[in-house]
Amino acid sequence: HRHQGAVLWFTGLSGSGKSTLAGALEQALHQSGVSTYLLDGDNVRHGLCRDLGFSDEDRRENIRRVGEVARLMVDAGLVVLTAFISPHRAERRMVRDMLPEARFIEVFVDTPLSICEARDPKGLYKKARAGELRNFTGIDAVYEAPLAPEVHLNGEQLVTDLTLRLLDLLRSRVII
Ligand code: GGZ
Repeated sequence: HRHQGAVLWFTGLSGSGKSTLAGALEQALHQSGVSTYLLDGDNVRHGLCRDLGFSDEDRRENIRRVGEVARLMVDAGLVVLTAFISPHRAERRMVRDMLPEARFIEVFVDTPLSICEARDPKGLYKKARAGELRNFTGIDAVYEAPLAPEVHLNGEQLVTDLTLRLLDLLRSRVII
């Protein structure tokens, strides 16, 4: 299957559904024979970025490294899916500027904080509210919502519907 390298850069709060959606999209792409790679906290913060925490500087360095790796993978022709909170506009801009314009697609998974907090799959919001976890995005650390993302998704919609919408977008941009 012929396809062009590109990055789908998912951004949103913890619990917004970034990883779930990126995972569902990756499965759908595989079924069409598209070569992909999913970068997220699970495979990056335990290895490449294991020395980094959640201060502003460390988040920036986390995003910078992920951006560089994504750039190499795009060079290799992969469709790269990244699922990081990436809370600051400046660092998302930095990554965007690393790639050719048509190869960077910012996907805002827009789920209200109240919903993310109610989901709280790892109990981290509860800890943050209790003051046991500092610098938690949305509680005592900032999330700067994208102003002009290529895609703005309502994170409360069904993953299957959101996945179809992203597949349509990739087709219309002739990436797949
Ligand atoms: C935000 C934190 C924090 C703090 C640990 N703030 O729901 P999760 O658990 O699986 O996703 C969150 C993940 C965020 O890592 P990222 O690499 O995506 O962040 S960033 O882009 O800002 O560098 C959460 C967990 O790590 N986590 N402490 N203080 N999320």
